Amino acid sequence: MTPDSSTPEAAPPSPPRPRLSHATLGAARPGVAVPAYDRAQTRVGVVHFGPGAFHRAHQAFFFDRLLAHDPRWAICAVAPNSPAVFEALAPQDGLYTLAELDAETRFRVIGSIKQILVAPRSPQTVLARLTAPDLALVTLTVTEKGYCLAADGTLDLTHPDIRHDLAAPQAPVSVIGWLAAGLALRRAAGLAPFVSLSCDNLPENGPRLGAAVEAFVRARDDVDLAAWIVGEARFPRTMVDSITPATDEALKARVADALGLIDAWPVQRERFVQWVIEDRLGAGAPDLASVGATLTGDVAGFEQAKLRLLNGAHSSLAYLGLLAGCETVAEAMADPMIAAFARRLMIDDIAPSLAAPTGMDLGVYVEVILRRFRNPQIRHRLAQIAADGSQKLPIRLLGTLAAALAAGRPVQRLAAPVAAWMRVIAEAARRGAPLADPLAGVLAEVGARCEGRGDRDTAAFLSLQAVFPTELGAAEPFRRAVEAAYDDLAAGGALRLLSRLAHEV
Ligand code: CS2
Repeated sequence: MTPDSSTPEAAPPSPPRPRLSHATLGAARPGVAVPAYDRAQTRVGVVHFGPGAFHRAHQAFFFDRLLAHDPRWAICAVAPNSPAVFEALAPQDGLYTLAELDAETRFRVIGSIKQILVAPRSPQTVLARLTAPDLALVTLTVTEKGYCLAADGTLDLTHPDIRHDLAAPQAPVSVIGWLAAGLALRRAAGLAPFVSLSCDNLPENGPRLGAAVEAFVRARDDVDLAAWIVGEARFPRTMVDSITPATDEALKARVADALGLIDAWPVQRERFVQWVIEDRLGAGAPDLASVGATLTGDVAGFEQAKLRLLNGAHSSLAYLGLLAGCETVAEAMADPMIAAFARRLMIDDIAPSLAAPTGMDLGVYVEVILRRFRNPQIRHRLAQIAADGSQKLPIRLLGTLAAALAAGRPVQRLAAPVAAWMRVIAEAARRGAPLADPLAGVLAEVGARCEGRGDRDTAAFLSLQAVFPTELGAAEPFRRAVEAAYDDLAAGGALRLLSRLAHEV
């Protein structure tokens, strides 16, 4: 019997795809960029703490480009706690795919991660890496909470990880402890210190990191090491920027199709990528300018503009957008009321608190950011940005609020995302949903006591000194603005609040 030509025969099951690795890389489909250098010839010159998606989409990409003409700069990636990245990438010899999302998506296999360590499993190997004579640079992406800082930006000596490391400095658990241990061993061995480069969204990230390491060493009464660190070690500032949505199953499927190989943990980001580094890496440092990084004396200006405008608007979209029932940044930006609010917040309320670095036009910068937020190729979930709000709000919005109050400017719009953060917590508490935040316990308690009344509920949040500096928490215009925004949100949701604010001057 001949098969009925109108019913297609079931396609034979395709053989399982092989896994991406050194051995299979040659089988990657054409059109996918692969390392343009011999990985076997590369040497580790960088240790990186925190090989999450952002590092792999950002710094590892710059080093991948650099390795094409300088083999000294492969990365040893150290996961401070979780073995997840090791488990995904060790079977792939450290290889993974980066998808650059734009009108046309580009795929690129990154080869710069030569070794992956899980710190608690291999502490001696981590220390050996930190004390290798060839090691020039230690980079970090450990998120805001990874620095163990108190609300005033100095090292929190009462933080459990810091207490642990002060008692057991040879087996640290915090990155501050690791840097201190590595620097101590280098000094003892007569080696120059490595350069420590914080690549997190933290204002004054370099000086804060340097001060935290110094404070740690002083708390151990090691006066000589502290003096050596102050005199010799460098902690340059950086500004990092590229929107990096978390990896999802859809990305894994796209990558498998493009590559013809299975990649257990690809990463994705927008095509736009920026790395501004304070120009004091010193002699013998990698030539990152040759692969697109900007080296400048004025990182602080770039950093503040980026944290306050991009990240401040991002967090505002996250809390207001979630309350309006949106799931992604692009969805929130498709709502004309939310989009108009974000633009006005940036132009009328945030930009006046900034001194633009030479060559930056803040008006143009705002429009470019808004265009990036609208990028329909990117599904950046608001919940991802909303996480760790207790750490992000002070950095992204509260500094701008304090500056606006000091200058006598209105704070109604700036207070709106703060009130929205409180509402998101209150609603999570009502549903019994978990909060992703290092202060989750305290926040859930405050959230559970919320009654939907602006006066009582906001006062409880504003008294959290780990989030709100005392002076700001007590400032009447700020308190009133948060309370009014909260009442609007409780009574009529985000759209009621935003329509009221649309009529404010
Ligand atoms: C975002 C940032 O998740 C977040 O909180 O605001 O990760 C943002 O996408 C990057 O800083 C962009 O460079």
